[in-house]
Amino acid sequence: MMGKLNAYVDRMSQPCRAILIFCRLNGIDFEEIKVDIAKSHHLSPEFTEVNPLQKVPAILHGNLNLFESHAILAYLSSAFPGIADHWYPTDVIRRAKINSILDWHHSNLRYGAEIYVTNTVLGPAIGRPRNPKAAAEAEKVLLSSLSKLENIWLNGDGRFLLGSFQPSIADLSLVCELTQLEVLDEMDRGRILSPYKKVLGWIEDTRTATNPYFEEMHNILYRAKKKFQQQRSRIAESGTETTNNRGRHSKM
Ligand SMILES: N[C@@H](CCC(=O)N[C@@H](CS)C(=O)NCC(=O)O)C(=O)O
Repeated sequence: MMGKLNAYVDRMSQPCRAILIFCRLNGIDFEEIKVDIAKSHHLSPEFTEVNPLQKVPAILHGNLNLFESHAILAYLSSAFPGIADHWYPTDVIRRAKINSILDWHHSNLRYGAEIYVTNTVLGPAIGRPRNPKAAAEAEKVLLSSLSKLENIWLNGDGRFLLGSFQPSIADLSLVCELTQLEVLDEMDRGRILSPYKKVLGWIEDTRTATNPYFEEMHNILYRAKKKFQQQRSRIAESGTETTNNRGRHSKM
């Protein structure tokens, strides 16, 4: 018995939402501790004790402090009783395949999506200048990653990655990353995602399989999406762009 589980999270962060959805879906008892990145709470001495890398998510479970969302998802899958096997299969080959996708994700899909969103919408929204060059480079990585998802990992019989019939922690992690694209201009989001029909279907299937928690944890993002849409409309009407300097830049 490891004792109490604390999850240090900011719901605007995609890997944090994956952890929260996983815990809620699997009936894991935990306390959610908000670490507001926009207010630099991740740089506080208290949080640095939990994660010296100063990034969310992180967990504290008894004496164990753990960071990196994939390691956390794998740990939760194994440390808590009664978690359905499909999330992180005990079969060594299936588990290895899931780890392979998770490793790929960091430097491909997440890298492209996160840098693209930061340099188009999220950065400017919190007072950082747009960086079209970084956005263009990230877009290439993102499109190439979407193509690999479509043609390699969503190529099997089932509706989930690796042809599975039920989702794993890899489905959850990758779909939470792609849902961050919701904050983009609708046309831009459509331009990026619409060629990838299997990816679109898989996002929907993962959302359905993890509801109602998927929606609950993404509500904050949908509110941000609405706010950015209104800002874009105001800019289009007035012809001028104003930036919001209230928060510091944060990578989400
Ligand atoms: N590889 C890490 C990524 C963690 C990460 O980049 N977290 C972001 C939020 S999505 C963060 O804490 N950013 C704060 C900063 O970099 O200032 C994971 O999967 O947990």
